[in-house]
Amino acid sequence: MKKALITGVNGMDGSHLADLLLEKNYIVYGVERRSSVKNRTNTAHLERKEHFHFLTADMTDQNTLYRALRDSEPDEVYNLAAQSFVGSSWDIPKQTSDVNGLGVLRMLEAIREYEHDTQRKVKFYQASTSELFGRMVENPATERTPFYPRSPYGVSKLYAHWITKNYRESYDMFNCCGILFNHESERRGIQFVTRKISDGVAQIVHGLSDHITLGNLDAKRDWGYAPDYVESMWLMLQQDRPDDFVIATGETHTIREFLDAAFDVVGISNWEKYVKQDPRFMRPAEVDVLRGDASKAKYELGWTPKTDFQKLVKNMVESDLALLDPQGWRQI
Ligand code: NAP
Ligand code: G4F
Repeated sequence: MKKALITGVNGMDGSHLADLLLEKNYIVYGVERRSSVKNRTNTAHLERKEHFHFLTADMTDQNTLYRALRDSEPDEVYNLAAQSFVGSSWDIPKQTSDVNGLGVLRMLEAIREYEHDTQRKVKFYQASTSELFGRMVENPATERTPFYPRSPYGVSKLYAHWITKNYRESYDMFNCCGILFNHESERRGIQFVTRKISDGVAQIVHGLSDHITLGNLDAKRDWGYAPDYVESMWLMLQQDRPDDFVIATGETHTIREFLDAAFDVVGISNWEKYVKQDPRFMRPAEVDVLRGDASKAKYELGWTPKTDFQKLVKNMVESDLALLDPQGWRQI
């Protein structure tokens, strides 16, 4: 059986990737960091699986990453751990850079040391992002589009992207960067705009709130479905040679269009009366539009997105309606 190590396993992508690799008959080791109260909302269902194991490590502590490698002896490492919320990266820029940027360097160094000590080879996946394109200089963006990050988060991921490529070229490591555009699911963190909206709609339907407070409604994102996207991560590591790939749907939608679709699921057309705007949720520098061209992934990996925008929104809203009403929202 193949063995995989996933950092950030309790996050949205980490938990979907763990599900996928277990289905593919891997033994999966999921890295979580120490916390006083464990956050296993997305991974509680994995706790009793025979081939799944939690390990404790931290991207800010290289020895713990080396130990995680020794304890799991992985064929594949998926580095998904990050301070992933763009908005917070202005509040905690150093921590964001340490975890997202230097954390990747620590992991690469730990892998080099592990490969040297054990004479084993490890394939490495780095979670790069469409935030690298930031103020897009070409639309849609491809693997050849120049980067222009617009946040401390984007800049931290730029370092991670280039150090991963550099170690591939310097040390002949099997390192891949997936430049993934926004992807969402029922397991998305509650701060991100899509989940904030799906949860907000559910709260309004259940009478728990009468509005959602948001920032810039005109930004556009290329939104896909996370379970589709984690498959591309796995595909990248199954190729004969390491490379970087854009993963996207090729469609872009405004936040307003997401609101249209989300309120439509519950039969509300005049959502404007349920939405307030507050400068607190505006960013010092905004990424106005993102749209990607995943042709290379289509031809070289055979990857295409399976879930369209309307279905993604419907899945999220229905999940939140059910979460807030275990008896079933359809009865209301
Ligand atoms: P997420 O839900 O925020 O998950 C990130 C995970 O990283 C969390 O489990 C978090 O643990 C963990 N983490 C944070 N700091 C850590 C540290 N110092 N040591 C160990 N673990 C740490 O993010 P996601 O949406 O699944 O995204 C996965 C990766 O893809 C991230 O690197 C993100 O930047 C990147 N990405 C995401 C998207 C997207 O649209 N979702 C697009 C492109 C790239 P805690 O629970 O303890 O905080
Ligand atoms: O949902 P968001 O916070 O995601 P953002 O900033 O696009 O970042 C996500 O996708 C990246 C890939 O492109 C990942 F790398 C990153 O880790 C993360 O997963 O915000 C989306 C848009 C922004 O333009 C923001 O200004 O929604 C706008 N927005 C408007 N009101 C809001 C809100 N965003 C949030 N989070 N909360 C609001 O109230």
